[in-house]
Amino acid sequence: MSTAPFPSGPPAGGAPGAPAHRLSGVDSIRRMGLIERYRDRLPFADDDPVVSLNEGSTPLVHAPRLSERVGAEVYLKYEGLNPTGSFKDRGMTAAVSAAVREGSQAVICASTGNTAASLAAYAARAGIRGVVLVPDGKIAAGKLAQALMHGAQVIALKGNFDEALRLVREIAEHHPISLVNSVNDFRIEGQKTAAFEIVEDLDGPPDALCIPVGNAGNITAYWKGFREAADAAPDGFGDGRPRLPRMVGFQARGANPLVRGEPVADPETVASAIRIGNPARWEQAMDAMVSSGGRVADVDDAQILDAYRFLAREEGVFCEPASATSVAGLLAHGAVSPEGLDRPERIVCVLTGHGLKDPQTALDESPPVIPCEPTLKALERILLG
Ligand code: AN7
Repeated sequence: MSTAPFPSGPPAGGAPGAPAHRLSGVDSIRRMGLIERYRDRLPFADDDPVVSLNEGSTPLVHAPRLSERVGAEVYLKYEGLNPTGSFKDRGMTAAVSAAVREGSQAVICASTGNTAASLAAYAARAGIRGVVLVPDGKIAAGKLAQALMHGAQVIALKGNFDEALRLVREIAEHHPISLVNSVNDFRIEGQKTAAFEIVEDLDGPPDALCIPVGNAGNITAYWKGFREAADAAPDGFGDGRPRLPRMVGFQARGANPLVRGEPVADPETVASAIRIGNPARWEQAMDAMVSSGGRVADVDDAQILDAYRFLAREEGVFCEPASATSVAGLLAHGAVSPEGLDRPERIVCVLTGHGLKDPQTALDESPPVIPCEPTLKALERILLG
């Protein structure tokens, strides 16, 4: 690192900008919603109604500095670039489209924040009522702003996510309102498309997929997607690569039921999105990790925040704390089980939500801004020391 105040020339290891090029077929795919893109692999017919905000087709970003630290090629599946800033939009386009197809006039969910934001946007798009139950005071500011702004009814439960989920399951059983948490199979269908995209982008699956696990819907969805992609390529993907990735799930230490093997009554973590003590898709998540030769492990809040800052400062990628759990886990535990067979060469970490979702944690974890009088001298004093 240069000590000159204004270093000139390209940074060490920095690549010169690639020349601009015209739109290709791939670029036009990126303007298409995922039901349209993958309809032949989803439970939607050509003339079914589709509620879409052009979700999916998110970038798989190579992470050179993380790769160097880990000793493998690591890519980030940047799901924060979905319309409402999280992977939930993949599940929500499917769940809300199916609800509309069934004639539903209202959708409901329990949420640690991102599902609420996504439900609110897709309900607004569909012109139906949206109701979200969130743990009081425990969801990040950006997510709350989204849910309110899109016109959902936001109910702050004096209880945690697990209690909220129990309540919305009961309500949906007794009233004509569609439950769109990931217990809804359409959510899994929509979210499995992220695995399809990764297989297309890498011309095959990675050796390992690292993913944060909360309610365990997303790991269930990826595993389904990778298995379907493998089934569609019976002769394999060339290079003798394995046909399925190891599924490696990471939890926050204060909300780690899958690691402990029992529910956590009062889950607590800075990663509020995964503050979940009793995941709905527990068995499926364990099946994905065990049968793929992967593993589950946990990381503490300090490790999560370290990875969160590392990604923002060293890779230029801003994700929310829960998302950084996948990278924190990779750095702390690697991507192989303790019995670990071969070393993975190609790893994908899923970054589930955008950093702007949780501005307060970002501000808390950053140095203060620098005050400056409006003079050249004052500015020079700051910049030149
Ligand atoms: C950024 O919004 O459960 O294991 O209610 O927002 O599929 O639950 C969010 C979960 C990871 C965990 N990363 O995914 C909700 C909610 C982010 C998240 C997860 C969530 P699952």
